Amino acid sequence: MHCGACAAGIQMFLSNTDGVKNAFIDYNTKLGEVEYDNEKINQKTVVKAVEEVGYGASPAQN
Ligand SMILES: [Cu+2]
Repeated sequence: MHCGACAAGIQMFLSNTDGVKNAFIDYNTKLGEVEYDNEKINQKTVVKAVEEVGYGASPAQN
């Protein structure tokens, strides 16, 4: 991610991804929160979707 616009773009993309209920990406902290439907997609799918638009992503440990 290079700037806030990238974060907004990823957020927008994820929001439009099937199974995603809510997405919030914060450029300053480089962290994102994605709320998704467990029956449709999983964490791997979300990471893959972000990688498909050209960004790196890794699951955060809670
Ligand atoms: Cu950018």
